[in-house]
Amino acid sequence: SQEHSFEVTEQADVHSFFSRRSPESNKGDYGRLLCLCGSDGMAGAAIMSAKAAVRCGAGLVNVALPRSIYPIVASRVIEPVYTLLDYDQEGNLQDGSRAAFFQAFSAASACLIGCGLGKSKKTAELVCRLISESQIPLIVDADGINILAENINILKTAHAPIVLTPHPGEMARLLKTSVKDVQSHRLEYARNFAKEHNVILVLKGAGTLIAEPNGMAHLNMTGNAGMAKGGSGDVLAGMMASFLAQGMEPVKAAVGAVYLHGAAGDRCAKELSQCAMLPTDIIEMLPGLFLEIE
Ligand code: NPW
Ligand code: AMP
Ligand code: MG
Repeated sequence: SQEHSFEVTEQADVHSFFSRRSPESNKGDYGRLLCLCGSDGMAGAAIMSAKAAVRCGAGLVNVALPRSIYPIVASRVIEPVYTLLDYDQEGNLQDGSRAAFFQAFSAASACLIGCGLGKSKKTAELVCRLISESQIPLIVDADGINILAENINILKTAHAPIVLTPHPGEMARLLKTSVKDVQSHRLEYARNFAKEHNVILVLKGAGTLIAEPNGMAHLNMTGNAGMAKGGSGDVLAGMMASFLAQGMEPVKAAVGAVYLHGAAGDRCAKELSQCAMLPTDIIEMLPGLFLEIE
């Protein structure tokens, strides 16, 4: 029955999620992604997620980040535009930054929240407000998930599609249990969470599971242990957000990004070794995969 079954993602399915870019099209036809990512000490997460997003075809990417890390991030990823966030002594966004952020949010077709974001009290308030008020699909990763774990009831107030991408450690925080317990009930817990909270739940790790609110689940078989390195998840989140921003159905964006991220990781392992491959190398393998799709 559907209760116990899952579908293994096949390459042909994933390829069918993509349509040709019309010769007459312009960047406005490929979505506007807003990323709320990065903080002091975690500029890399903003870099890797934004770089992955532009490599996956989004028309316009806007990265909202603290002014302090803007120079390092923008020097490494030059395609996005940036919304610079200034904070006051109490950690509140200053008025000008708040207005600029919400203007960007209202123009966006999807928003990625959480890669390297940090989880201060004021950041948590902003994230909860976005989850509650959003009219556009959201992907919530990393510190966005850690914030949600402390404010789980906010999901009841959401009306836009939400994709959560926890690794087993983050899933354990969401469920207030241990990583070991999560790992021995992966399908059951992913499926129950998706149903109960009406979200798409992507439980990462070897054999990533994608659970839909309707009980359907997808098992991914691509990827390898060379991806078990800080930053791999930030790359995945940027890819998925890019597909969402381009208007792909949320389940397809999740299933497709997980498959292609793993397939790119497998090419890295073949060319560079599992030991030496980097999360940024995963991004550099994407062109070869999209050549096969186009
Ligand atoms: P253990 O140790 O096995 O008990 P955290 P984080 C577990 C940002 N980053 N299977 C495992 O637990 C992120 O975006 C920034 C089993 C592990 O120790 C976040 O905002 C980077 N267990 C922030 O850092 C690069 C697994 O979870 C623990 C598992 C914190 O995120 C790095 C770690 O989880 C990072 O992406 C698995 N497959 N996977 C940058 N360059 O800016 C994870 N665990 O404590 O949530 O820390 O994932 O590093
Ligand atoms: P994060 O922990 O958020 O950086 O995410 C790690 C990413 O790498 C996820 O997409 C995982 O599914 C993937 N990954 C980590 N370890 C493995 C593994 N042993 N096999 C396959 N994929 C992995
Ligand atoms: Mg992560």
